[in-house]
Amino acid sequence: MSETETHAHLETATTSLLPLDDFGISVHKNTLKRWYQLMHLARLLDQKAALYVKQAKGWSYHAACSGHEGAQLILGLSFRQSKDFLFPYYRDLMTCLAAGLTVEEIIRNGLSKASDVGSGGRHMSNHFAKPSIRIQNVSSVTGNHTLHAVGVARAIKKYDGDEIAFYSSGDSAISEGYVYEAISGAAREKLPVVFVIQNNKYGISVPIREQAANECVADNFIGFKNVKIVRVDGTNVFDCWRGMQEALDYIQTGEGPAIVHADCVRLQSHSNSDKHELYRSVEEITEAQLSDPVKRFRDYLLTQGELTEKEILKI
Ligand SMILES: Cc1ncc(C[n+]2csc(CCOP(=O)(O)OP(=O)(O)O)c2C)c(N)n1
Ligand SMILES: [Mg+2]
Repeated sequence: MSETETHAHLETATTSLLPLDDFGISVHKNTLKRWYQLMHLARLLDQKAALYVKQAKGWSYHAACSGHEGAQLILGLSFRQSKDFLFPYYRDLMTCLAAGLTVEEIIRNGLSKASDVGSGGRHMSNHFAKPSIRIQNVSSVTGNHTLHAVGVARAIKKYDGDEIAFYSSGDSAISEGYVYEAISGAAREKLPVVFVIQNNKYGISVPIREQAANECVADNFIGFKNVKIVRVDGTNVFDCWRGMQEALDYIQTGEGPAIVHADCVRLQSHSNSDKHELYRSVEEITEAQLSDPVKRFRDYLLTQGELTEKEILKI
């Protein structure tokens, strides 16, 4: 890809983007660079996947991670390869890239190749897994893997381990009955599991206000004892990092599970099967773009002098 093509997504005037607050969190320049590299790479892969769909070459199912990268980057990096257990969902491309899937492995999954490390090409594409490092295969039944994550967390506790089970899903998945059963059980048994909820305010075309009792769906669990609830801006890597540290600190006490509720924006349609322009106004989509996590982070790096335009272009 040419430099112009690879940076096509960065063209929007950065002046209108919402500024990124770093909350005074100091992160080494090399780490910031690594974070940006991963986010940029995930965005390129997301765009590439959409292209494969258009060309009818592969990616039979594609749910874009664009708009979720803050939450997903930090979730992926918090997972310790071959130690913890990660239960991602179909929108978690960025999570899985940061957690240890390579670009080639992601593409082999998208193209349903026999060499796909998750399922040998038999699973629906965009359902990433790498059992060799404990990124688990999950089904498309939304929220169902809360049960699997809690089951693993139960085993971790039984065998006195210090591993952590990470669950990830969207907001509407949380409406499922088994999610409540799982979180209730984890709370009662004080299990080492972090539930990451990426709230993009939609379940396909259904807005969250028509779906859940609370738009901040984690608030549905306020009465559950032993559960730590942390709310973060899922489009701000710094806030996600802060929130995840808080959740992990709590898990370490052994007092119970944590929920990290990340407010995200969905920059694309739900998947390749719908057109969000049919149920979202132009104004709403335009407003969401101002929170673009990748562009906001890039803008931050430039304005803070952490990276120069030249260094960014090199990436
Ligand atoms: C149990 C179940 N019901 C319905 C579906 C169909 N479905 C697939 S994705 C989806 C929306 C999920 O929305 P959310 O949990 O908010 O995640 P998002 O895609 O917005 O990230 C639905 C209803 C499903 N896969 N499983
Ligand atoms: Mg959603």
